[in-house]
Amino acid sequence: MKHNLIIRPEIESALAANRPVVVLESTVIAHGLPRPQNLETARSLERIVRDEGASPATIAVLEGKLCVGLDQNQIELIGNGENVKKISTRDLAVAVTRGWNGATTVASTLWVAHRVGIQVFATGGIGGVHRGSLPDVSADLPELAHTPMIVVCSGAKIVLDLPATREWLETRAVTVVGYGCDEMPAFYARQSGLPVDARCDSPEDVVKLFRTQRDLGIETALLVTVPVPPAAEVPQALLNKILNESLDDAEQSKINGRDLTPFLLARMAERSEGATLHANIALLENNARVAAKIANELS
Ligand code: PSU
Ligand code: MN
Repeated sequence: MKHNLIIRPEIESALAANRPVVVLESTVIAHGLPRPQNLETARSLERIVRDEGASPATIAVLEGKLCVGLDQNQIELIGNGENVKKISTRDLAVAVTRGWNGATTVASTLWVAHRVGIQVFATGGIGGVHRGSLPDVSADLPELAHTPMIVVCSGAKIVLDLPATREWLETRAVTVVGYGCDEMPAFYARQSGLPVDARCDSPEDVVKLFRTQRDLGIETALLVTVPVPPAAEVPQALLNKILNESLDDAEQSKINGRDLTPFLLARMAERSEGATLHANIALLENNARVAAKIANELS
């Protein structure tokens, strides 16, 4: 993997010295948020991690190299560049071989981050089991099931089948923590009615659990779920309405595969006049802050 990998010197020295590092994915920048909020958010997430005293390592594929930690120009390329692909784990070898530029999903970010020794990851919402009859299960789930990292998120994206996603995590032994909450958040909403396996109210408590997992030799992720800040939450009635409309839009336009998640997120943002976008940015920023505090505690 070495000759296909470029680690930013700041990240390399932080890892060598056991200083805190938080990894960030890039699909949310390239495909999850509209312009110009995508770049603004990419920058603010890095700033938040830094303000907490940790180093942000955004991962992307640039000209076929797996890049861990991006500079400002590289972040801009991911946010504004043409033909930036969505790279899941299955696409990594193709992207490297063909010399592509691409943004990494939760799955491929986990894959790269774990192999360079990063332990803490912040994102918005993980992928999961999609609604509908065709089994469409995000590669994020199996990657979580065999990567021993702390992943901070606001649950699975609301466009998914949340009960089925919760069951999948249980089957594959991914421990779900509620960070300051007793049920799994539902991305734009603070509650889903689905259980967590444990509640943690501090970074110390999360790190204790993570260390115990390592001691026991349990090799799955610790999924730390954090509800969207109350002021940015999207009301349930509005959420149900725009979600159903957006799912209908996707079916009528025959959207599937890797295009489905970005399509649904964009449709919901339009139909809610920006309310879901506001929530998405607020939860991403909050999760980056929580992840940095956890990384500090771990180092
Ligand atoms: N969370 C967000 N916005 C996003 C995603 C997550 O707030 O754009 C991305 C992540 O990169 C995640 C991906 O890995 O969507 C899942 O896509 P799929 O369902 O095609 O696996
Ligand atoms: Mn899929």
